[in-house]
Amino acid sequence: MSENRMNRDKTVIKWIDEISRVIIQKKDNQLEIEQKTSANDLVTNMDKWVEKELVERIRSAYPEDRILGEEGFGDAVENMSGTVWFVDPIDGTLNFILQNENFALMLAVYEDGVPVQSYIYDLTLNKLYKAIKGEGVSCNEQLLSEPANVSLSEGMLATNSSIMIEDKYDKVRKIARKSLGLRLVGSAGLETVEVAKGSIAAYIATNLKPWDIAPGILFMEELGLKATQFNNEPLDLLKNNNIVFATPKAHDEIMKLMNI
Ligand code: 2AM
Ligand code: CA
Ligand code: CA
Ligand code: CA
Repeated sequence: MSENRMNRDKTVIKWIDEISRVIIQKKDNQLEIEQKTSANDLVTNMDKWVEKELVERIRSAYPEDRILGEEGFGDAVENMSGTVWFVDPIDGTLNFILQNENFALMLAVYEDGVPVQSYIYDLTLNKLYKAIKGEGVSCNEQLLSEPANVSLSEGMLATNSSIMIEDKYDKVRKIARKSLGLRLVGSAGLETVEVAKGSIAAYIATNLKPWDIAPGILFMEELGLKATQFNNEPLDLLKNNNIVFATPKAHDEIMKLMNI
């Protein structure tokens, strides 16, 4: 790793450690909940505080860089030139509010459109998943091995709930029937981690935002896994995407079922 990236890695890990302690400490008695676009699209004061804190720290340490964050404290990023950070302060906000588990803090760093460092931190299990370009994926600094290239019929499928609720994704139900079982965690980041660990063969989700998918792309790349849109095009970090993260075999089968 270049010295630049190594220092940035140490810095990010320190930030994640300090900020996540505050989230856990303050969560129980200081949570304020607001609706965004609908009753199940929520944001808390903690989501906002975490993003604000990260944005301030990035701006002060790396003033040239630009930041795209879910809660709007970052910049209006319209292209991927230079260094761009993606921040999802709490991924799985509904789980955070209702379950007290299954949520993550996520960060990803891109250099001229190339993913170089990604972090998905599972706060309640205290597991930091990290991908570094050219150096693989680790969990609490222990390297993960490439998952077996299983087909859909040998593994499980994860999806987001809109696919199951909305009528227009018949094809996804067909794909689900081929798999050994279906799982819905409710955190795109933690579902990405499941694919990276090989515990599910594929994650299919609609209408994910840039910060939901930005860390996952490097996780997939470093582990010989696939990350594309439903139509097999590369993911576009400047818009919403319908995404497939999967083993090469499961991805191939999904593309065939999706695009007939
Ligand atoms: P969030 O919790 O950071 O908003 C839930 O299936 C997953 O989809 C979560 O990772 C959630 O991220 C993401 N998601 C993206 N857009 C969403 C929306 N409008 N409402 C709820 N979840 C959304
Ligand atoms: Ca949200
Ligand atoms: Ca998210
Ligand atoms: Ca979020």
